[in-house]
Amino acid sequence: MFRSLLRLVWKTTPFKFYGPTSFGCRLSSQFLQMSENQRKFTICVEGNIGAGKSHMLDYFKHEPGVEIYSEPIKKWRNVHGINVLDLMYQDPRRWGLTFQTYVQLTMFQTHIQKIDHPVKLMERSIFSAKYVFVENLYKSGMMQDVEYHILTEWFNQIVKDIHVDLIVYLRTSPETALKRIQKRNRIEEQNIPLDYLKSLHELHDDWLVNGRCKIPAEVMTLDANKGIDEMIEIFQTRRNKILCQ
Ligand code: TTP
Ligand code: MG
Repeated sequence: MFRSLLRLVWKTTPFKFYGPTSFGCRLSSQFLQMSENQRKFTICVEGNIGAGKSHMLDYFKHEPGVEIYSEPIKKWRNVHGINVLDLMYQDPRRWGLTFQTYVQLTMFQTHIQKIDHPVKLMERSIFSAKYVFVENLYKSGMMQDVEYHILTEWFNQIVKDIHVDLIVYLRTSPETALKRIQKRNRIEEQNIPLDYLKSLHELHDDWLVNGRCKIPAEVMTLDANKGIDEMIEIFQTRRNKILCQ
């Protein structure tokens, strides 16, 4: 009776064709493939200019299964030879729309980029470009109504298919952000005043803390005023949650 039951189980099990040595391997690689096909995670790192987003991406760059997407700042500095990031800082009223249109496009390209690994970890998102930077240009009178509305219509059209699983908000004081910006000394950012960073800080908070604009995913807020060693400890402790594992 017991033997015939065993025979029945052996006959009906879907793994009966796998030899005993290859069974585990084939099974686990099948599961890996299945889970890779089924579920990918996108994590966006947000925070003021100089908050430490690039450092955080750097920390996770050797994690297996994680693809890092740093901000396409190189592209913004070289649009057929023209540094449109610099133009925007020189004359935001004239070049704000041009620059933000390009940021929106390049962010969109990163969002829709297919990945081979389970996790996409990206610096910023199309959302902060819109809810923080575009909003700031508009409310400070640097962007005309019609410019803002056209950019918003584009944004609403293209974000429909974008999915984000987690936002990590590296929250710093504007003063900390300014110190770091001055230290790294990016040429275009040399004249950024504290008030500009205060305004960006408020817009980040309005969006990610107060929920004034649509938040596309769960938010993990980290106090990023700390030094690099302490930040690394925090990344270590929160590793699994940050990588959606
Ligand atoms: P950030 O996107 O804040 O990147 P970062 O490298 O300065 O941040 P971190 O130090 O945390 O790594 O800004 C990059 C530059 O682009 C900065 O000068 C601000 C500018 N910018 C805009 O003006 N508009 C935008 O929509 C975005 C995304 C950036
Ligand atoms: Mg950066």
